[in-house]
Amino acid sequence: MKIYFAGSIRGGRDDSIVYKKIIDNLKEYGEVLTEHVGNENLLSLEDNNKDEYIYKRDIDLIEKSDVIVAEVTNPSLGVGYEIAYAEKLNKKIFCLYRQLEGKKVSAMITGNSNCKVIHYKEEEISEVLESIFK
Ligand code: 6K6
Repeated sequence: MKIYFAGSIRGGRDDSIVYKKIIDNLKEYGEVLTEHVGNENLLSLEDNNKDEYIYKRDIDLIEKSDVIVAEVTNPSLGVGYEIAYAEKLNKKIFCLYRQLEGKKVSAMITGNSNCKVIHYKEEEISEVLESIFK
């Protein structure tokens, strides 16, 4: 099973530790194509001249993936784009969301029957992923 994990990068890296935990758990169920999203130092490695390369590579990885798991608590244009792209390819899409003060998920996700939105708490990551994949 090829898993595309999506999480905010330029939208803000406050949740990078949560992304890493999710990715580590996802590895029990398949190959995570986007492990770099959980790298705490990703922004310091960024090179803006590589944007075209990143776009093409990520689109290619979405096309190769069997399932998309997106962490959507921190809004991100890139994650929204990836979800929409995956939807057009009829991929299975799971959106994980932590109820936090002042954060609301876009209606374009919560109102979309092709996205399974799952509310969770950080300590529930392993049970939540088990319920998706088993
Ligand atoms: C490292 C070296 C050069 O650039 C980087 C880091 N940049 C990205 N690397 C990989 N994927 C990226 C990068 N920037 C955005 N993405 C994709 O968009 C990821 O798959 C994320 O799920 C999503 C984040 O979008 P923004 O809008 O929050 O950046």
